[in-house]
Amino acid sequence: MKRLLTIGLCLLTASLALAQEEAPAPIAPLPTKYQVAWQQMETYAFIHFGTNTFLDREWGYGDAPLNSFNPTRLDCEQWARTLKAAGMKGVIITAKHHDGFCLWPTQYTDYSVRNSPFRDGKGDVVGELAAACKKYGLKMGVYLSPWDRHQAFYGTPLYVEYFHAQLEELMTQYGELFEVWFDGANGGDGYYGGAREERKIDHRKYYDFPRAHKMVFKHQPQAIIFSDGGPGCRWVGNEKGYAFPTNWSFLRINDVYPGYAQFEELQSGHADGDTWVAAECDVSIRPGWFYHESEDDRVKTPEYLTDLYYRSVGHNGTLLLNFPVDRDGLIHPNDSANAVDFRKRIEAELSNNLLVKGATVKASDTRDKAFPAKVLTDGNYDTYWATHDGVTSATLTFTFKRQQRVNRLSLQEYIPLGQRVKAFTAEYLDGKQWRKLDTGEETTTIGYKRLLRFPTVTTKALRISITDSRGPVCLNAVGAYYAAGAEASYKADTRKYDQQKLLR
Ligand code: FUL
Repeated sequence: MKRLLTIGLCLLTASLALAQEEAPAPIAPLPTKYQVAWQQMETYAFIHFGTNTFLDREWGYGDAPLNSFNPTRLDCEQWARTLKAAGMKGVIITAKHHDGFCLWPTQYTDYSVRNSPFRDGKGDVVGELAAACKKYGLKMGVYLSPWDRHQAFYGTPLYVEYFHAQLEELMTQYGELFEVWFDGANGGDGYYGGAREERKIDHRKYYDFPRAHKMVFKHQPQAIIFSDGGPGCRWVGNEKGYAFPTNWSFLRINDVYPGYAQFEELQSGHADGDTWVAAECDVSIRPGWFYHESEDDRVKTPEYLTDLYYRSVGHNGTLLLNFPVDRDGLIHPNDSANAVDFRKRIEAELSNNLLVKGATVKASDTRDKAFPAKVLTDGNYDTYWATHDGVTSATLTFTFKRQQRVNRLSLQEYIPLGQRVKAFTAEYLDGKQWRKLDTGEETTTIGYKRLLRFPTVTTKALRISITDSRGPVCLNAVGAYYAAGAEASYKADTRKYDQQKLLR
């Protein structure tokens, strides 16, 4: 009996070892589990709010009188409800913008809500938002501008201590945060306690970011740190809300620093990067980041926002969509209407995956039974199709039970094992002929998610061919959709976005 048990145990251990051997080895650089969870959020909101809102400014000089900040109907629950309805998974607030005014009652400066008319000096906008996020199930993040145009001691070592101390308040007083945002705009002219002059700092060294990062990780290990060069996620190199179709989630980390001006590189990442720093595509729903009444009729349309979704989330990035809260302290109805409509469109276009029930799949190569192509449509993030070691090109053929109209495709790599695919093709069966889908953009990287739009085809089968990869292919999801009525907007969008013209 004992012998049998030993043999049984040995067999079990051997098969477990085998199963482990069978999984493809990860290929560095790899994301942390927090970076994967962050990318899965896909869309989240920015709130720009402060003295600029009341003075019709974009960059406050740092001299705004304290009594200028006076939202009389501020309601963070209205923000949370609106953002939730717009499908946002979290919200990042400008706790302090470049003007230095603090939306929370920090103990380190008088220049805050504490000395404003708002709630008779007893208010705390960051705290109210944290409570609303908790109530409505949104994640929360903070923007703390390193550049401070108000403080007299900006530019001295004392300011660096001040910046770190404020950061510590934010990291410890408002519960769990999903992201911390360090703006790249740094140093220049300002009020600086009345000096009204230009001040320059060393972008790379002045703020002692390594120390700031350590502190963030100590209090908020899950928080993703944004800056031009990460370390958690990177600026996408434009403020228009899109990444390039070719988009690697890697950077040569030592090359990029706050204020890095190689915008094209940031839009595509570094194919040979050594660190996982995925792209975040920030954009405002209006022309400005802060509220201006003159822009009430210039809110981005649902069509425009939908297009941006395909070019941000669909280009292996996240979409950070800004809502300029108005002078009442509310999200303006024009903004909420368009944002909610945008979400409905995305859902209508991408909710019915035609491959789930209506098609069978065949793979040209499958690693073994644990990684079959059929899991590509099982809705489980952690099951994936994989090819054998050494197989870096492979084909997936989806055959429909009956002809289908299709004009959208969605592909996902299993990024916990790295980003691998360098090139692929997407085709449909036209009679007996395979023809390329007219995607209007290069089919290179996939990453966390790649969405493709093309004029409607009516077809019996689709074929995805991975033609080059950094290692065995690991895909965890494929979707095919028919977005009714979206054809016209697709064509218009293609004209609007000539990639070369839109670098900046
Ligand atoms: C920029 C800032 O200068 C803008 O005011 C805004 O906050 C944007 C998100 O980042 O660098």
